[in-house]
Amino acid sequence: MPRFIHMADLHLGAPFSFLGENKQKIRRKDLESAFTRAVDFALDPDNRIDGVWIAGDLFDMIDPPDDTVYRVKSEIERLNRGNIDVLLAPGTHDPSIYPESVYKKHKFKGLTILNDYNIGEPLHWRYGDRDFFFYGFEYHPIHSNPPFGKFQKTDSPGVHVAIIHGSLMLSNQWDIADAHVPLYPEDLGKTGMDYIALGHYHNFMEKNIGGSLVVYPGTLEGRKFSESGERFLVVVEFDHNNIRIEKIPWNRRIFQQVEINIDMEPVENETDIIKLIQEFSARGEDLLLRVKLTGVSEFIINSDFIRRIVSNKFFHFEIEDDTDILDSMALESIASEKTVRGLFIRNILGKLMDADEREEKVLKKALKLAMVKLQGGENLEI
Ligand SMILES: [Mn+2]
Repeated sequence: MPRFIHMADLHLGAPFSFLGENKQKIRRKDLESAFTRAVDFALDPDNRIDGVWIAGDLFDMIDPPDDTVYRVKSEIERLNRGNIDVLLAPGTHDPSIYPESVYKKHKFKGLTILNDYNIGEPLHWRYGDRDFFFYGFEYHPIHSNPPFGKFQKTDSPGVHVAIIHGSLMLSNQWDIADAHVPLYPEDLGKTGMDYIALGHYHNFMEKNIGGSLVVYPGTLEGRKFSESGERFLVVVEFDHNNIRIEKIPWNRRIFQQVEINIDMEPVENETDIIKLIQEFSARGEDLLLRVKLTGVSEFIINSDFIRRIVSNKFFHFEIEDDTDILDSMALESIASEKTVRGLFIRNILGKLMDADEREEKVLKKALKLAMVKLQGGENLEI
């Protein structure tokens, strides 16, 4: 039974600018190693892989650093020597239409790029006793026109697969630019494809649309907190009656977001919060953790202090203080003080009365920052 790896959005060469210099390098290596491990998997005879499909954003940029390019070249050559076909549709991050594009500047031996617009004439390859037809295109401001889902499979008997980097439109209200290739389910449903290999959305998604199996594999390693949780290597197997998707956990490190509602926990000070955060430190060196504090706080939380204490327990740590102190008894009591901080708070509270949503956010933040600085300010009488 023909088996393929369907990947997308590897974003090799991504800068990871929110991390420090050292961690940026490690994380870039994580991404490269996820790709190398996928190639190893494809070459392992036990896995019986016939081909690798990459639905765009293999690279994070049009013209990635040389070391990244050479690494990818050698991995694709490795697949080529192992008789594994590699098919790629360029993505929004690595389009091939510009002169400085990595796909124009370099030749990748063993890589077949689906970027023409003559999608009525698919590529025809045979795997075992089955005929496969591959369709794909890349966004081009002149040659590709919306609606992008209106291509059709040919009448040839066999398996018909489309590889596209695009946006599956699950809600018609979204206003998505043509460059992001909006794909409407009602159009995709009419294409008659057996499998539509998508890239662009970074989390796994699988949908049956009008008889076509439409899949986003997601990233192999998360790039940001919107890619939290497990990542998968997706293997697609075609037996004569159906298509089977196998999801193999693949990520080396993991993004995780947690909310700590301090109303629900016995929290009286920063140390109590630190204890709660340290419960996540078992897998700390592999964890990129974002903690969001919510609830009504009876004290001003010094999140910088918490960050300083716990951040070395994790690969990366972020804390967001979204607690509400406006309703706290502590604030009420300070606001009635005849002190500098009492005056300051009364001032902010006054401004909050007729603040719009954006001002309110800024004022609340100012209130918290000032309270941290003015802690112990009871003696600054006015
Ligand atoms: Mn992407």
